Amino acid sequence: MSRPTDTIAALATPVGTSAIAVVRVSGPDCMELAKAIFGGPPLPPRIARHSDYRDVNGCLLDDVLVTFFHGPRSYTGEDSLEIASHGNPFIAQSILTDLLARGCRAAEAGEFTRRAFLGGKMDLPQAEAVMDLIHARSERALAAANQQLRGSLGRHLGDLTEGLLLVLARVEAYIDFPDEDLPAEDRRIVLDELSRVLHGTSRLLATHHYGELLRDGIKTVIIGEPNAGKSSLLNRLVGRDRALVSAEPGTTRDFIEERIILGPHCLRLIDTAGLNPTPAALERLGMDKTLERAAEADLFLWVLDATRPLPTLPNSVTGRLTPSNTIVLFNKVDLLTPGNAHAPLPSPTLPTLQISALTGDGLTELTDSVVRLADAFRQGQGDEIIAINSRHADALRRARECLETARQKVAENGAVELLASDLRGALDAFGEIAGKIDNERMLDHLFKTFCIGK
Ligand SMILES: Nc1nc2c(ncn2[C@@H]2O[C@H](COP(=O)(O)OP(=O)(O)O)[C@@H](O)[C@H]2O)c(=O)[nH]1
Ligand SMILES: [Mg+2]
Repeated sequence: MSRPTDTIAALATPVGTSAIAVVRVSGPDCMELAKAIFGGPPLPPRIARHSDYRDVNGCLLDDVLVTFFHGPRSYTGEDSLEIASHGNPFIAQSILTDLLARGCRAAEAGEFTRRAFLGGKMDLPQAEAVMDLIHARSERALAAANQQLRGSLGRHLGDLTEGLLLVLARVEAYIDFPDEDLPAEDRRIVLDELSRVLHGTSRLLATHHYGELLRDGIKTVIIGEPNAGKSSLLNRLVGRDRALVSAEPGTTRDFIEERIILGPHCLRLIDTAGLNPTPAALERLGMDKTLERAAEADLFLWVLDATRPLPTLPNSVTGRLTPSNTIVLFNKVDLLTPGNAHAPLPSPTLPTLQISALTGDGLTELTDSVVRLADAFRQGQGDEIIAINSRHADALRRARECLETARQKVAENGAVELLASDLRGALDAFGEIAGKIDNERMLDHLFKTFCIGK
């Protein structure tokens, strides 16, 4: 991976009117550019200087704050400039146009971070974490991105890789003696270490679900019979009248989805058509959609009308409800009179709350319960939050397959050459996650999803 020879420039802040706009420049020409544009003595690194920005024709564009970063002590690892101008899009654009006229190239999406990765400033999971950090929708997502940015995933992978290298070294020592088996002592050590690496791989893989919840939001489906108050609850949680509420049953026929922030979590809240045991034709269509949503839900809010007898839900739904993914909500408690209690719980193990979507009673408790359930999706990782993405999961699954085959071969005392090739397969998969393996296409694909200027 050779060092780029060109200098790139891009607007690093959103286009539009703002207090300031920042143009970012990175590459070998930065020092020369600074001298040509701002004159005077060389800019001291990492100290912002107030200066006039004059274009190639000597025309004053703005007074700016410019900071020079001397590589490798910069984001990209190269010499860089950050030019903060007044936040008028015309000013930022004219600065950018001038930089291009002076020989810079317009940066592609994610190119600064790609250079940071290629320059060894970060591994690939850290580069991905930059993206996660920018797009985090909740406090928990931010926390996970921050830890990944600090190299948590890379450290775990490093540990697993090291274990595998030890195994490989032990195995390869016997490759030149094809007729000999691995001695019993070596086999035991190899098996132990393989089991440890396999266990670590599975533990990382188990964080994929939590990673999806953090990146997409927790799919939370509101279910219940018609008229129980599902749409009223959605409106309450969203904080505005998003869904139609009506005294007439069966008003919600399509599902409505809204992202909301609940405590430290982001929820994809989905209101559905009521589950009626004897639906009319159009209602049936709505119910089918409800069942589809329910099949892929992470969390259920089951709304019951506290003043009515308990309804029955289809088995396909009840079969999915567990104490760790469901909260039963007895709604309309404002209508309950003393001595007129709601019917007993359908399933005594499911956590239950009494609420009123009308008055807002019980909603604080509801938030607390949702946060508790959502936090429990992050399983046994101690203080460290690991939440891998689909790219990591895909590679880890391949690693796990190779490791399982390898373990089988050791157990069966198979040929060492074949064993070594499985071990290398797993090592490659780990290396792919960390970005240690040259793969232009994967990098193109990954950085394409970044924003320009990042
Ligand atoms: N008194 C009272 N009425 C409610 C409450 N929640 C909903 N309703 C009423 O119940 C009816 C059905 O509500 P809606 O949200 O459309 O129910 P959905 O069919 O489950 O979506 C409407 O007339 C609401 O105003 C509540 O907590 N208390
Ligand atoms: Mg409704």
